[in-house]
Amino acid sequence: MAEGTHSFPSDFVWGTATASYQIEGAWDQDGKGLSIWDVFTHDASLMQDKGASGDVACDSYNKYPEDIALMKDLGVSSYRMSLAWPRIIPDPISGEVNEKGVAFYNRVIDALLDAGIEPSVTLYHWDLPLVLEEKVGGWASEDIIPYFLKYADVCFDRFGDRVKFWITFNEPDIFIDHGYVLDWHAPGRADFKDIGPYPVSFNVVRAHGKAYRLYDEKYRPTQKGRIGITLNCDWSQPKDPSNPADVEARLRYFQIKIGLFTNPIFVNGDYPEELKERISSRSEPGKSRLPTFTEEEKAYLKGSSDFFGLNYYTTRLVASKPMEDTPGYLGDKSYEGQTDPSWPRAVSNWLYSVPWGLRKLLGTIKNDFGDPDIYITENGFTTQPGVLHDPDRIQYLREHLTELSKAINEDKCRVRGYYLWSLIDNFEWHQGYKERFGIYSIDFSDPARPRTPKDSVAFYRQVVQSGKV
Ligand code: GBH
Repeated sequence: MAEGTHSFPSDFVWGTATASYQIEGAWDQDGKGLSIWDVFTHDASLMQDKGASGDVACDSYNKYPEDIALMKDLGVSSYRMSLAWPRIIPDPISGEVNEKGVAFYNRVIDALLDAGIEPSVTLYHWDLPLVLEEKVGGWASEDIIPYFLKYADVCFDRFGDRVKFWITFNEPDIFIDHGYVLDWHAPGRADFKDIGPYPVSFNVVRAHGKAYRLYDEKYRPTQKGRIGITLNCDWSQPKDPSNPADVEARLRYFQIKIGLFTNPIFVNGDYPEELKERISSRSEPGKSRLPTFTEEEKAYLKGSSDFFGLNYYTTRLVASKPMEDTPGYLGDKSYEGQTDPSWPRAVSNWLYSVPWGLRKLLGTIKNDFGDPDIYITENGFTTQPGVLHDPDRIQYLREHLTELSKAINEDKCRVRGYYLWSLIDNFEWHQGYKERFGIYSIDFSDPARPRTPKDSVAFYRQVVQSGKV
């Protein structure tokens, strides 16, 4: 296929994405409090890349003007960033605002706007104040909700005159799974291994819904912005579409992965019926492991996102794996996610390139969730540290953007923007610095953290500036 034949709307938002803990560094500077990731990395027992941390990361706390200059040069119109809660409210129990933390984000936001770049701001990209984990019980306790609302209120109040695009949570599906069901991510508890993620997601989705209503009622009339949620979702393809067991397994996969959020928020304020029945029938009588929403909760949850934020990386072939006799979460799932040997692979062992999966997923979001405005809030590919020639990343991006263009132009999916993950190499959670997502390379052994363009920079610049792929 010839280049430059797949087009995007002229008002399409092109951006790049990062997150506070992954890039900022300055972990104990200017009054910042500790986050669960500070202790998770310093302890190192559960880290795959031992000794790696976000203590310095890309040093974007100090080098943000350079990052903004890179984006200006790319020509992107928006930057997806996140705020570090412990920088803004170091001790949420006392509730005091750290003015130096607020001043830092004011500098970043003002510099972005000066460069003609709109900030898209995520409130929670996983760096929970440690105090809330230790004294309140983290997201496993509903007592955390008022603290999140207080934080959201401070952010809307201090930054909302200039920030017009808010994301409450980044990938609650992932931080709950990796941090509470498994011990891969902070807080590394895994105490929901048998019960399943349900009680935790119940707290997070209600925190989201209440933050949405707070913005909607108190701030939107004057600030006139938009607010929503970002979910991570692999496309799930039945392994054998002619086998009804695989088709059902695929639906279970989709509902367990993101239905705990999409159904309350985009459908009817409640969990999917199939899931309610399945989990209650596999729980002790009268005590479903899946909590129940009150009518009041359903009412504030329904419609509580102005757009669908989608992080798409990869696809799985879902096969039924009957495990009905296994108690708890594992038996709820009774599926297996598989891959195809023909799919190109990244450095990350979970990341296979399946561009058609993106188009299928977008079609499903359009049909199942009321044809929402969609923003691809992350999409990207890993290469080895130090690699500057990255044809495999370019191919991944080109093919995914081609499918995205078809989803917009042919399938009429209302995709309004695309944020490439990531602008710069950064701290990839438990994998540390072993896998690199940036289109700019960073040498983490150099205290100056120099940024060097990979070949994909020229590719993305051309896409952004021509609006074609
Ligand atoms: C997103 O997670 C995050 O929002 C972002 O912060 C992150 O940097 C980016 O994508 C890339 O991962 O290696 O088998 O232990 C996407 C979801 C989270 C799914 C990490 C895979 C690791 C699985 N991914 N997870 S494994």
